[in-house]
Amino acid sequence: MVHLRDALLGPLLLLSFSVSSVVGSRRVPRYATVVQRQALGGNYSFIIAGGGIAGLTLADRLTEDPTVTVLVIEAGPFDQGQDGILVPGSYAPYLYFWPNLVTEPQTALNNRSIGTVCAQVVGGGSTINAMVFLRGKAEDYDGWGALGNGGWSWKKLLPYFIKSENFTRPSVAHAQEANITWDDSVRGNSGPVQYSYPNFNFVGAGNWWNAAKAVGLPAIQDPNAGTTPGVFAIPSVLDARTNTRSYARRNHYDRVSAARPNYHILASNTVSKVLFDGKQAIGVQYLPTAGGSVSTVYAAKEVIIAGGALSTPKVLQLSGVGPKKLLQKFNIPVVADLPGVGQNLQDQSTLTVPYTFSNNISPNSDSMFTNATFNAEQRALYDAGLPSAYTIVSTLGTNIALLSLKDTTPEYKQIAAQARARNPADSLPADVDPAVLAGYAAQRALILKQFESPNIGVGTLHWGTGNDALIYHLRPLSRGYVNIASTDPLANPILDYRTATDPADFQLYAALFRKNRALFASPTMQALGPTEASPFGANLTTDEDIINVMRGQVNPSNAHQCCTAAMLPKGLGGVVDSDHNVYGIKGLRVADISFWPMEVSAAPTATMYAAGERVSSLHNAQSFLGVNFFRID
Ligand SMILES: Cc1cc2nc3c(=O)[nH]c(=O)nc-3n(C[C@H](O)[C@H](O)[C@H](O)COP(=O)(O)OP(=O)(O)OC[C@H]3O[C@@H](n4cnc5c(N)ncnc54)[C@H](O)[C@@H]3O)c2cc1C
Ligand SMILES: *[C@@H]1O[C@H](CO)[C@@H](O)[C@H](O)[C@H]1NC(C)=O
Ligand SMILES: *[C@@H]1O[C@H](CO)[C@@H](O)[C@H](O)[C@H]1NC(C)=O
Ligand SMILES: *[C@@H]1O[C@H](CO)[C@@H](O)[C@H](O)[C@H]1NC(C)=O
Ligand SMILES: *[C@@H]1O[C@H](CO)[C@@H](O)[C@H](O)[C@H]1NC(C)=O
Ligand SMILES: *[C@@H]1O[C@H](CO)[C@@H](O)[C@H](O)[C@H]1NC(C)=O
Ligand SMILES: CC(=O)N[C@H]1CO[C@H](CO)[C@@H](O)[C@@H]1O
Repeated sequence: MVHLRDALLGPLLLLSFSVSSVVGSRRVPRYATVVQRQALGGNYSFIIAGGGIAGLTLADRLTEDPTVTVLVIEAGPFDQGQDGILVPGSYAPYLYFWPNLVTEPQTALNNRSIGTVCAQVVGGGSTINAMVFLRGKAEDYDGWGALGNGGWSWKKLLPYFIKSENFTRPSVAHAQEANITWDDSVRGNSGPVQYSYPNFNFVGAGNWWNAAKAVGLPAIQDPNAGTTPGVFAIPSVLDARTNTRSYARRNHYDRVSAARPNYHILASNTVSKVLFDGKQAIGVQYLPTAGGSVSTVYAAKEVIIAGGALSTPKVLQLSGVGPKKLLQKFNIPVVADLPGVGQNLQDQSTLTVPYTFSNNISPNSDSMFTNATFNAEQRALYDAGLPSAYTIVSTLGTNIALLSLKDTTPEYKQIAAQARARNPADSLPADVDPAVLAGYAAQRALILKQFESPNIGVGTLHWGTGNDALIYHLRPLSRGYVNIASTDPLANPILDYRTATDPADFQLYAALFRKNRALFASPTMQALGPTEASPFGANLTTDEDIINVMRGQVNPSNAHQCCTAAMLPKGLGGVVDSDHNVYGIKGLRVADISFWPMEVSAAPTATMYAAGERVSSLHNAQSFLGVNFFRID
């Protein structure tokens, strides 16, 4: 089969795959693009550890200045344009996952040790994620500001959201049919990240939509306007010109690389540590991700860590930036004692609620798996550029509901009050550092205030039109950690989400579960004859029964790991200041999702692109003003 996109991809692949060169005496792996490496004399202006969303956004923007040189070192390879990456309907790539990530036994989840994922590929999560493209609410970013981060608010981040993206409108007819609405004033039209909507929807999506409205969830005009939660069509990081994924490799590297001899990516290599001269970061050591000898490269201006929330703390800890006790245990010389590094781990856990239907509408999202004729028909339509179910990320639907706690349950005030009565220390490991505890207490107070706000989301309900309903828990009170287990830079750290160890997290889950039940009990869903299936079922009536089943079912991660090098005041366990500078060190920033203090009312991608734009604007403004902020003295 010849696909539209193969023709488009050809030249791009050529660019990345054909270039091979030599760094020092070492051969560069096959997929590395290292141009004129020798000419740079072994030094770059900036070295970025991790070529994901933040890393590539920064590298693109920094190299707009031709006098600046950037080396991105990325642990994973370049993708090869597989259908599982490019074609939404072929999603669930199971490609490029970070290998062998398994949690510690989750004590609130029947002690299950659970396999978990994050990306290891150029483009990071954007290359393999489910393409959901949502911003948080105004109160999310205002909340980050309120935790002591001057310069952070919805208002101040909005220009970067807009700068980052290029929204393509759906056709008028499809927008009407699928209830796609938006507010042009908050959507960008000139940025590199392409986004739009699938051009197809399953009929059952309308039944679900009406059921959501019947249980009091309002249809909102634009989920990316920062305003109230509600029901809406899901924006997707879909390039409407080709109906393929728009991801950081494409939109922040392939788009510019031919014209940027100053922008280099070294793929399939892992940064093992940051090198310091006193308290100044001067470069990094790295080695092939497959194993091999260690090399060194220097940064004249700055080292930027952008490895994602499970890797960034590992790199910092291995470099001597982290909790002193932990570093001493491994005989790592302490460069900066920052107890927050690796703590404050959060994710947005998920729960699948299975149903059987006596009267579901066909075709639905499951038909892509159960009906080969339908699947082939849709693929042919997709390849011809016509409306097709292949523009929908496989197994997902086209609409979703974001709920405030107030939308979820009339008991919202009691849930907040009960959680307020709990000692924050009881929700953290016994040996927690006092600054980290203080930071958690501040976050907790803010979250409990947000529980009473109608303008922030605590969870989402979703039905793809097939057999499963999905519940996402967006605003956990539980906190985990990620700590090195050895000094081997290729070994995975100890990973403990500590999911739902705070009892309020299960209360919230039970409320979301009941709301989902109510939604399925309303007339337009009842018309499809749904039965809540094992291990759930109508006989589970008390919160206790429901939560007991959940313990065996909740997945601790939606691969939205964050917050392990939090942007908070140092006295609150912070690792970076509000401009991403690591406390106590010069020339070292953290740009990836590790910097978030708390999860937001959305999936992370849109916020990470905007944050990448923001942090690069800090650098560009400084060089524009001629201020040598990155002076080595
Ligand atoms: C399967 C999956 C589905 C998801 N679905 C969605 C979704 O639908 N919508 C949404 O908004 N979000 C989704 N996410 C989450 C989102 O993609 C991530 O939150 C986002 O990519 C984080 O951006 P980042 O820049 O912080 O890090 P990442 O994009 O994760 O990039 C970090 C990069 O650093 C590299 N790295 C790590 N350590 C090192 C090292 N020591 N040396 C060199 N390189 C290193 C990694 O290999 C990785 O490529 C999903 C994620 C996954 C994995
Ligand atoms: C989980 O393990 C801990 C420690 O080993 C134990 O105390 C607890 O009873 C276990 N919980 C369950 C549900 O098995
Ligand atoms: C934005 O999208 C439109 C339509 O898909 C396209 O024509 C235009 O070139 C895009 N602009 C940028 C800056 O990518
Ligand atoms: C769109 O909204 C209308 C009116 O609220 C509803 O009847 C219809 O089912 C919805 N369709 C979808 C696909 O959401
Ligand atoms: C399978 O899909 C084809 C093509 O859309 C359709 O004609 C047929 O009725 C479907 N079969 C079933 C069992 O739904
Ligand atoms: C509910 O029903 C299932 C299956 O019939 C059974 O296994 C389970 O024990 C029941 N649970 C409760 C709490 O009654
Ligand atoms: C070749 C070159 O310029 N090397 C320099 C790179 O940066 C380090 C650290 O600043 C210097 O020591 C090298 O001389």
